[in-house]
Amino acid sequence: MDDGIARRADRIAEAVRRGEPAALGRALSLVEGGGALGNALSARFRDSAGSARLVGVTGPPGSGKSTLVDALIGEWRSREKRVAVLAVDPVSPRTGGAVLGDRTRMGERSLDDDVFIRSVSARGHLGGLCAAARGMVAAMEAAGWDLIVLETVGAGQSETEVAEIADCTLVVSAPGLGDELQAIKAGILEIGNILVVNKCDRPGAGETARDLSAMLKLRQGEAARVPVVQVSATTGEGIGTLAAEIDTRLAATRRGPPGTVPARPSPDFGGYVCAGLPDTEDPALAALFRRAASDPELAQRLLELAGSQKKPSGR
Ligand SMILES: Nc1nc2c(ncn2[C@@H]2O[C@H](COP(=O)(O)OP(=O)(O)OP(=O)(O)O)[C@@H](O)[C@H]2O)c(=O)[nH]1
Ligand SMILES: [Mg+2]
Repeated sequence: MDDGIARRADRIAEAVRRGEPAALGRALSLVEGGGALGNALSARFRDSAGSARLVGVTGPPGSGKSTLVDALIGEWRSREKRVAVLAVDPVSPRTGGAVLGDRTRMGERSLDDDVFIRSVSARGHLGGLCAAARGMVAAMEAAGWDLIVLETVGAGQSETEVAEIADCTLVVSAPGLGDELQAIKAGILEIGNILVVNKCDRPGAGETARDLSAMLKLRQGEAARVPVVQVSATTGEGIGTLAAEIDTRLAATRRGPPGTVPARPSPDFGGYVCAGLPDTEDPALAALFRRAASDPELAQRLLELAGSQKKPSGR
């Protein structure tokens, strides 16, 4: 690697570790961009991966994920917890303000030093969204954020990636979703550690919750014990209960005494294999790369292949 790049990456990584807010913002842009400096930075943050507790929030568009995250931040802040949010926006490269924006009180939140909010556009990261998001989470961890929320739209692929790295995944639904609810039941459900029925201030929430619970009853083992929690992100109803369920789940997934690295899938494979693979626009390759995130053997093969394809770089 270019000496200049290595030195710059070292300097930025140190500033991030010292907790300089501007340094984290810059590092996140670089990691997201994925250029030489961004990749060098990602490599420096790898050691920090797994130090935070990661809460994934996924579900169909409009189910109220951002409003819910905002309500959870309120709950956590009342308990003096600091929290960082990474919102993955699959549609448009909107700003963090707009993603979490006027509909919520996120604008106010960003004035709080103990809350950090950032959004990332999924566009152009077909195969590499996991690389960008995971790298960005690791940067946040390096900066000392120890509770991180990752919001993604459950639109087919990113939600599975979220579940792979999150310690606790919330699948958010709402009454009146129709086909979307069927999709949740068919697939996304598999990854939820807690099923949240949001908008319980509206008619039909109880029915949606019963529907989901009935389906869970048919399942075996741990899946049968997945809690279904009704909340209203706008009125705050049920948010305390949900926060308690999240705590329970996080406590159950913690391996070893408090303070040790949690039971997140190994960063070597579950996590960072994607970082070693190139971004691709090819859907077939992208699907293969995603599979590699949960298949160490495939990951190893792909990395070897990628390595053997690289031209010797005159360092
Ligand atoms: N009545 C009611 N409306 C809600 C509730 N939570 C969210 N909403 C509304 O639902 C709409 C969508 O909320 P968002 O939080 O933006 O939903 P989202 O899932 O983040 O949407 P995307 O990021 O676009 O996928 C907004 O108009 C919210 O005000 C709730 O608990 N009750
Ligand atoms: Mg949202």
